[in-house]
Amino acid sequence: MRASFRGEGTQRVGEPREKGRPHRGVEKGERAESAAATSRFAWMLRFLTAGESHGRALVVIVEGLPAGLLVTVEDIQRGLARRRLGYGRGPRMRFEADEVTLIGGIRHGRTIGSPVAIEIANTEWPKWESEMSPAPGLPTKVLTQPRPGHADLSGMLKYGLADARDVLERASARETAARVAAGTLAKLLLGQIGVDILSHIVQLGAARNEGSVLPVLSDLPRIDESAVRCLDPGTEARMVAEVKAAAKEGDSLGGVAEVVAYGVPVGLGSHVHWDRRLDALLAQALMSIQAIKAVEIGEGLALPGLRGSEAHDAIRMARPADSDGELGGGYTRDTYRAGGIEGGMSTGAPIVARASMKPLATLNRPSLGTVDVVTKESTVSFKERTDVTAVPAMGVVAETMTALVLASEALRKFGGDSVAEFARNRDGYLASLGETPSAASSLSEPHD
Ligand code: EPS
Repeated sequence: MRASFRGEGTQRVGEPREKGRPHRGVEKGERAESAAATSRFAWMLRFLTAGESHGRALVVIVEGLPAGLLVTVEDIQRGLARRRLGYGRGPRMRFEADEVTLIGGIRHGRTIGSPVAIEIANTEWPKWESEMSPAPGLPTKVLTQPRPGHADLSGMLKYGLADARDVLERASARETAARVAAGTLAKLLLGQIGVDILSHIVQLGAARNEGSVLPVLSDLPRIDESAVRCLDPGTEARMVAEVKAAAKEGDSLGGVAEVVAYGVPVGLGSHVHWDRRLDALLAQALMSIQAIKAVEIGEGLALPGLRGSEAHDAIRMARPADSDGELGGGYTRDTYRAGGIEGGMSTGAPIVARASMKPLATLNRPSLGTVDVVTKESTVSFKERTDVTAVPAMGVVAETMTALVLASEALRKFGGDSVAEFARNRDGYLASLGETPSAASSLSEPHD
């Protein structure tokens, strides 16, 4: 029989049915739907946020968490408090309380397998209630001078909106509070299989930490105590000076956060499809953070300038004295140029990614040229309260997005409807690779 591609599996009206073949009329819509279902990559841990920066609250729904994960309001509040840190934040961070309410999915302090819903109330809602009311009505002030570099103009044109506030309220990085709440759950889950994630700031404005030593988990309290979440005191002082100078001029600053994930076992992600590659998933997740313009995995920016003979991490057998933060099936590396990912899969080495944030588009002293969308006259943008920099907070958000990707991929690899099943499957996988039981148990937090 001749091979047929176009229209294969369908049957023309009036054509005789092939003998022995079950009759199955395939409707156009059904075909399209099944094609989409097979080609669409699905996150195993899904989350969706809603809410505007000055609305009543932010909400997040997290779907796919196994039952039995211990979670308290305080866990989420601690995550949110870390995101409010950082020298250079605006006045809002001093009074914003991030009041958390657990709406669903958690009972008596543990997940029950159903979607987890979290609400984070906005402290200033009473002040904004009339401007942001969902009831029919009109705003008192319409913003018509879009900020260059922000979502304002493209969003107004795309959605047919006359007021930039309709765009900026959702484009605002306030939304990252909801992500951090979701990421706290992902981190707690990863903790059950010995994965720990930290971040630190390696550049703020022109001040750059040239050191190449990766911080370890025990450095995290010191990083969080630093005004700019930077481990090196000399660089920290230069970063603070940069923020002071920019603040004085009503200007803003960008920078770079580095995220490190320890204890990730070999084999998360896959080489078999473009949308299953772990580095691609991380790049998308980090790039989705407001104002991020570049993502680097490992030494991705330096590698093009090296020869192949110098650019890769040589493989050797692990020795008992090697770090137990690596889970590479008995193999290890002495360098980390690949950032712990080869062929779209984790290698068992620490995962290292960097996110570069542009200077915030909102300036305390607006000076960039724009056009008033009503008068079409040249002007400068409207004035909106803002931060000098949000880079230190962005590091915490980058940890969050990394945690959500790794938790989703760990759930894909190990599955499990309960945390105990998830952790057991991970331990079984490591045992099958010949990982020493001590590495598995010393990294695992106690779990039910
Ligand atoms: C933001 C502007 C500032 C930031 C805000 C993000 O808010 P406001 O305009 O209310 O002063 O503080 O960040 C947060 C509220 C937050 O929680 O991170 C912006 O325009 O993106």
